[in-house]
Amino acid sequence: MNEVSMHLRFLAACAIAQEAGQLVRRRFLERDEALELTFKGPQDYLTETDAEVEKLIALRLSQAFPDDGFFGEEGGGAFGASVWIVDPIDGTADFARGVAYFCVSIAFVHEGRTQIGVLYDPMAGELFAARHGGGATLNGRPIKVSAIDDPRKSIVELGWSPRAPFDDYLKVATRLNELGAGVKRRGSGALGLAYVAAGRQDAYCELHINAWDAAAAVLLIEEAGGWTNDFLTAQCLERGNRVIGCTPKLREALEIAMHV
Ligand code: LIP
Repeated sequence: MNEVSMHLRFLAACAIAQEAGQLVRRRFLERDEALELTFKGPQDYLTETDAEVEKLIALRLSQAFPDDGFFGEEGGGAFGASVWIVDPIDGTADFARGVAYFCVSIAFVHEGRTQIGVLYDPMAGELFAARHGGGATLNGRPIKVSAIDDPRKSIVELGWSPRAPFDDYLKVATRLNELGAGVKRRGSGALGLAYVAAGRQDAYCELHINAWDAAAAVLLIEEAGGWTNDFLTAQCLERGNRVIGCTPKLREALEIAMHV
């Protein structure tokens, strides 16, 4: 794929993420708090907005790039040589419960490599964007991971969902605390990884996360000078994977802590 084609996709992803994010914001602000909560599974929320936003993103991408593949968290799809991987709302639990911590995540994977990663947090008005080999930005300004080299000075977010054994999560959390890390857990793996890229925290780890949650944000960390595990393996697209994204000096300690 030539540079012009790739850059047009990057610009489109940035515009579409912001359009979709504004729809998410409107639905969040107008939501009916009395509305009954619905679930796809244990602690896995489902909202009408997830599907509505994914349909908007799929429409825009098919209009612009009709030959590209599409795979979304809600509607699925097919993985081809060129495929968009989309999470319409990462942080759905918080969105559903009225907590303003979520984002739209759009990744473009070409020949097995993430070439474009874009996240938009509509409540904070923050657009995180990266192209492979082109650096990472926040609202157009370059970002880079922190320089923290000591776990005792670090902030590490450890995500969890019932997709991973709770005992394993506890083992990793215990090890991180024993290292002296400040351990956090929020509700959006995408934003947690993006915050590593922006230097707001020093690592994001999760024993299992889906490709659509993390693919875009993993590229952000790579392009912001951080280290990540080999996340987007062939199996990851279908089954997800563990993820470690961090400032480089913490890599060894985190790989050991995450070994379960
Ligand atoms: C979420 C992830 C998070 C994980 C949650 C959930 P969603 O994605 O970003 O890392 O721990 O279980 O999968 O469901 O909000 O798109």
